[in-house]
Amino acid sequence: MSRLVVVSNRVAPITEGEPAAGGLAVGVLDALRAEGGLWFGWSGEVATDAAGLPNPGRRVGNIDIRTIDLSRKDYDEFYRGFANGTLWPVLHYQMGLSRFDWAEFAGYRRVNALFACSLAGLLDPDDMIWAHDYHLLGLAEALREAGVTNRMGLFLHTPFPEPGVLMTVPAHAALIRAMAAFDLVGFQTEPDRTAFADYITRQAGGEALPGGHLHAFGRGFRTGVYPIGVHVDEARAEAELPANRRQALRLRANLHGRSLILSVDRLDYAKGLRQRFLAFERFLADSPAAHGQVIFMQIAPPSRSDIQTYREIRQELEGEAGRINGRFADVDWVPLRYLNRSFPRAALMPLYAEARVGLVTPLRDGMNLVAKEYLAAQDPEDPGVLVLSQFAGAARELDAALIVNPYDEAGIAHALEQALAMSIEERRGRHAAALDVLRRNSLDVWRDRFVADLRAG
Ligand code: GDG
Repeated sequence: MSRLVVVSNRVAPITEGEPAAGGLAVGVLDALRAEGGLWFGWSGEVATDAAGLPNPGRRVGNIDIRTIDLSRKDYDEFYRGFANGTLWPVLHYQMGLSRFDWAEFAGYRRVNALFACSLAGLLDPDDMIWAHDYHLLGLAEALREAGVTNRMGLFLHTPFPEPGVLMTVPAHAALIRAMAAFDLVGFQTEPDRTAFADYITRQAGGEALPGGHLHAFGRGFRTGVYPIGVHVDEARAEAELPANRRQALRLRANLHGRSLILSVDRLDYAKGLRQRFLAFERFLADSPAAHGQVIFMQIAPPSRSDIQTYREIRQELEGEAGRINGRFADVDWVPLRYLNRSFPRAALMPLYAEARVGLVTPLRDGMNLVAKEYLAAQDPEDPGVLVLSQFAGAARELDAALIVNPYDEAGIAHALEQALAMSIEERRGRHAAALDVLRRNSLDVWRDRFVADLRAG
């Protein structure tokens, strides 16, 4: 059988026997562990010399790991510039936060070519290449220019915007042409896939054929929908494991029977944190009976903090949290706990299980694994309620959640009231329905379907 070669911007730090953080890392590692393979990507190091040359290889179990360093210029133009300064905001419909510079786009292409050249020398003829995410939209095109003819697939973890939104990126035509060099392009939801197909047929003169096949730029390739999932039973087992529950028990003791509303997000403007804080403020203003009875805890590990927009949102949130607490806190109660730090993954699951409400309100999100982890970690006998943004990919599957518009403060405030007052029968019913969906679309199913489709050609 052909060897699986995974390419992602960053290779997750993996140690044998330890759980990996995040869905991409967990899903990819499972796939690689199942049959062995190679994981290739950026080391995370910015090198002053010898950037782009593969570092010495490492082997963990049956997985070979190869990384390259980037130069400062690569990092600035590719990572901070086009990938995270231009593409990420537009993919999340935040065009006003996107900036564009042709030099940065050239840097993006240069780094995709650098990945391709370094990887080409490590490939066997029948290796199957699985690239991940918006950093590597140009990888297949660059590999083909380097003479590589292997099968190549891309999975996009983010949303894919409608053509009119994508076209705010001046380099949109070159980007789409590059994506069409893959053999399989996978999306989180059908609307994402349809938006891509719309661009191909309406802007690129291409043709849509049955079964997700597209024809454009003189070649045929396939698209598909692969909603990423979680390991349902493992999340619950981790939530119950005494060794993981130290922080959760401290939290419980400190809640003194108050209800906990919990949010967990990378500190990113696409996650809708400011709007959520304002919605919680609205809830407090509308529900005086909840004063002293409810605590909202926002865990927000810092992310991409060397990018200006990310520094700004951090400042803004600190201001809002202080203002809201100043307005409502009492001598024995502080309504909003804002934790600008990360937790070990194992400690997160028991924290989810403590929360009466999981509040997940991104402005846009490819999927949102926190929503799924929150549900999976609940006690089925006494589960909490998920309040979920209609603009998260997860909302396509989780209609058992309370679905809200993340821009509607009053709507979110109302959903919080509803969630906190929900009967145990209704909570159990909604949770059981959601769990059925999570099991059907688990992380294993995501990975197996993508790999099988890529292999099938
Ligand atoms: C991208 C797409 C898509 C969070 N805080 C901590 C921590 N986490 C873990 C969560 C979860 C993961 O990080 C976050 O995943 P999300 O899906 O919520 O969001 P993104 O990071 O934006 O992921 C997204 C995903 O890719 C997969 O395709 O769903 O739409 O944007 O697993 O548990 N992990 C640790 N400490 C923390 O403090 N260890």
